[in-house]
Amino acid sequence: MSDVADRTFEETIARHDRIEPRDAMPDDYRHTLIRQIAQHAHSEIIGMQPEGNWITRAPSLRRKAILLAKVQDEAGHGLYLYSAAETLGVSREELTRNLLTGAQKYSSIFNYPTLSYADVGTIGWLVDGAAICNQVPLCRTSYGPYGRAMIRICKEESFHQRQGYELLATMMRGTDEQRAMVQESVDRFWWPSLMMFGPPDGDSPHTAQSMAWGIKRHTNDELRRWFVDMTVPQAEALGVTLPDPALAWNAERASYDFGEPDWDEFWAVVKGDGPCNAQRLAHRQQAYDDGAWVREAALAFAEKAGDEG
Ligand code: FAQ
Repeated sequence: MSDVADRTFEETIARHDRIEPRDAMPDDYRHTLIRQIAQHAHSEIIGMQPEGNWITRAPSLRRKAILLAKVQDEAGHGLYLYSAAETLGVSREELTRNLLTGAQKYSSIFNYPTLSYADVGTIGWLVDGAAICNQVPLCRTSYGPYGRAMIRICKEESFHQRQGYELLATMMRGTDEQRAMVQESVDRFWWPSLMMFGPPDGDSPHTAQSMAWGIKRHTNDELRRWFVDMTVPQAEALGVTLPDPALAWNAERASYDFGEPDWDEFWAVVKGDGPCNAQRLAHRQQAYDDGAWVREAALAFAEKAGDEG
């Protein structure tokens, strides 16, 4: 980059203005964005699987319609995000290959199984709740196409979170067995939800630079704390117990104290050793292989349309 382009980039970042696809940008900024947006897109696409697992077994037509709509929204989010990544000069084909070979990651949370229908509610409440805390500030990220994609995504995530909470609230008004199902599900998903925000700030190699570039607007620990503060009163309203004996209101900080997630488990899941990593990727590979004829037909059609034009 020339000195002038470099200065223009730095000034745009300092003004909290947007960098757009045709603007000059440092290679490392571009690579960091591709890494984060690709991981985010892959998370949406892989994230369809845990809940998709329950579509055929939804307990009523209403629950089925809600779940179908939610899982379809996740596919849409993946597509907006892949499009945003493509504006940085990577192809969709390359991104898909990077997911399937494990060269790029997706969120650790989607490597946990969904064992009961209560998990559909818990994912909406906790996982989408965590996604909202993380993603609302990303509407102000410094890269234009990413920030604009996040605005619509956040509106839809908010519906996802509400449907999860409503499902759990309905079960909590039901039988003892239903209440026990909700509690068991929350016990399994609480700690993995806290891990979604990434490692503690002291162990996060990318946070400082991503904050300096305005890609991230808050650190992992800040967002995790906001999530806990937002969620504890909701747990009380639901009547579920969060499985953390260290959870306590800290009047001095006007915020909750809470325990430490098991970071060894987090890194094991990130590195591929979670309960469902192999299953999630095998399923995605199968879907990719099954879709080959659609890609070939679309290409042949586009070539034919080109010849005729
Ligand atoms: N899982 O230095 P940092 C959703 C990796 S929401 C796996 O802190 P960074 C909605 C990280 O990539 C979920 N890997 O990294 C939905 C890096 O590895 P690398 C998706 C993780 O980027 C709901 C290394 O650890 N949301 O999908 C995780 O500054 C329900 C060091 O970490 C987003 O992606 C993790 N949890 O901060 C869908 C939000 N955490 O690349 C379906 C956008 C960290 O050097 C159903 N992303 N790592 O090999 C972000 O905000 C950031 O990328 C963080 C990580 C905060 C995730």
